[in-house]
Amino acid sequence: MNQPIMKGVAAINAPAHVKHQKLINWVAEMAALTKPDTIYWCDGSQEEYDRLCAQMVAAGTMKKLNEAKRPNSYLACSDPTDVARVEDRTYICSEKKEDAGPTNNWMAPAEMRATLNPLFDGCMQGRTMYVVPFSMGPLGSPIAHIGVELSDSPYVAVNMRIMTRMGKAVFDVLGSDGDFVPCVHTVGAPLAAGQQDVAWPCNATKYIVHYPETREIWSFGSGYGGNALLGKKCFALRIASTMGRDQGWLAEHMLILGVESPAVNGQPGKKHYVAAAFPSACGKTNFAMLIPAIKGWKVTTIGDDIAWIKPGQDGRLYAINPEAGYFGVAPGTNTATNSNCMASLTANTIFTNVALTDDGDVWWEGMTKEAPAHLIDWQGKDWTPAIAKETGAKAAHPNARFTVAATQNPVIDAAWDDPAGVPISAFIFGGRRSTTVPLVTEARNWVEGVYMAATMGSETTAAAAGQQGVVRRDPFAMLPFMGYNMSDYFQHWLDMGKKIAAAGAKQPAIFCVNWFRTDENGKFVWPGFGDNMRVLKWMLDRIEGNANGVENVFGITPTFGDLNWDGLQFTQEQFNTITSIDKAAWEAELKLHTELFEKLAYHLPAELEATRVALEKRLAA
Ligand code: O2Y
Ligand code: MN
Repeated sequence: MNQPIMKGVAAINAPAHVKHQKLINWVAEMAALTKPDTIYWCDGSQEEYDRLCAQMVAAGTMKKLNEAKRPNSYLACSDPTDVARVEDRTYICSEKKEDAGPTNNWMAPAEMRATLNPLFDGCMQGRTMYVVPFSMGPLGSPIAHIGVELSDSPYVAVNMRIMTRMGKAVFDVLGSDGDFVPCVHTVGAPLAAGQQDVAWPCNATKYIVHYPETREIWSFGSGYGGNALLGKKCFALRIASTMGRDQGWLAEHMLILGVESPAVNGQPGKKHYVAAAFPSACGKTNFAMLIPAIKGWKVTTIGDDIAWIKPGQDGRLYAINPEAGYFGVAPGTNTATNSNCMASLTANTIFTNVALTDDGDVWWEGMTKEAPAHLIDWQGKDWTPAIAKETGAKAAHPNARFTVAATQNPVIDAAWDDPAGVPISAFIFGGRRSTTVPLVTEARNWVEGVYMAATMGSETTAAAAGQQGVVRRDPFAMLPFMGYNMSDYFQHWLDMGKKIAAAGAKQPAIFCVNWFRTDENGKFVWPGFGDNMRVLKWMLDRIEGNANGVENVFGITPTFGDLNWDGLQFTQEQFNTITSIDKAAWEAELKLHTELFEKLAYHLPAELEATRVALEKRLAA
């Protein structure tokens, strides 16, 4: 049902089920500042979702796709200047600069508030302010936390319904005095009376701002992904990482998998959960939904991007996926690379910045071997393979996305919504490295594992605006998402390891992987995708004490004979190409670790520098 809408100074119109006076007061305060025409409290219903989508179709923001081909699905195309996260416009505004650390943009909170206040003053004029209540994690879970996003974008409201547990039930959990993270978002494009709106309003000026001490998020000028869906990177990583530091838990840029071995002699297989961190658009969603290449093994998904991990009563770490959907990269996704993902996208999906086919469906580079003869590209222009050949024009933007509910994943784990979370047996850290880093290495102890994660590097991709294809250090795959000083975060990880041990629990094993080593022709050697199961199997066998490995300077690696090769022709020579340790390359790599540690010298844990020195000595020996 539509709520009554009052014109003029927007009526707050809080529904009777909202009992939280502090929340109502905050909405009133933000409305007084941003001056929307109307305020709309989202209830999270299907009827509301359908209505907002229909409204956006009428406004030209979205196109409804062919109902027979892609039921209940939409295509939104953004302004060409608003296509990805904007790291150079993302700020951590802690009172002290050193608490944001050298890896974050920083401004003093008072200065930032003075900058933002005039920008937010009247920024929602002519628009509706949507009040979007959401839970990150299963409603009422002790690992979950609540946020409320105020946004003048209906695109944000419908995407948040897919990406989070959004709607009325959140107010019940919040009660009259529950904690919530206030998130304010505007596209920064007020409308004068009678002014015609554009399909994708946004502003050339952008600010993605976090106040870690007061746990607030303010976002101005972008309607896209991580800049606008504030539950995701802003709350679930940047603000949550500071909550985790203060409260003794972890907010990580990690997927979570269930991995189950085959049943033997009527005995069920053994199931483990692992969490894995990879930098943006590094094949994380593919890994999260992988179809094992080894017979009998099962892989199921808890989450594809973010993990919240808290110690349980038994001292072990328990993880939830704080999200309820996937905001994945479309280009490159196909039935061979990720058939579970393609199956998830057959209906009820919002696509952003992919191409439109002549029969009202979607297409992106890599979806099929052959491109359709004609498309409308993500910028609304005619596109043909001939035009692409001549101009290099992409039909879909390289950072084009799909938004889809996790429940549409055919391999969703039975415990994905369990408020208690799942126990984590191992952490995996990986980057995209064409040289140097071997296929898989197990850390000999927690500190060595934290060192591996802290010194991770990756060749950059399209998920963030900026240069592509250069190696950047990306500790824990958290570089763009850390809410506080990176070295303090390393210390927090070391402390968490000590706490697990002190509680008498077994620390999760830590592994470092690299699927992306290339040969002399620049071709990937490792087949990846479902064959990554071979590496996962070795890890789980190691955890169970059932697999061998050999020690080298960096940790423990499998020999060729330690991996299962059933159904794959892979030679010892190929294996050597992706596991060899080149002394000169590692000497150069360690110099880069030194450079990183120099940059992070303030509060850098002594144990990490000692690990680096020990590595250097072992390499020289
Ligand atoms: O480009 C954006 O706004 C989204 S970035 C993103 C989305 C989903 C999952 N991960 C990422 C990322 O950059 O890590
Ligand atoms: Mn991500």
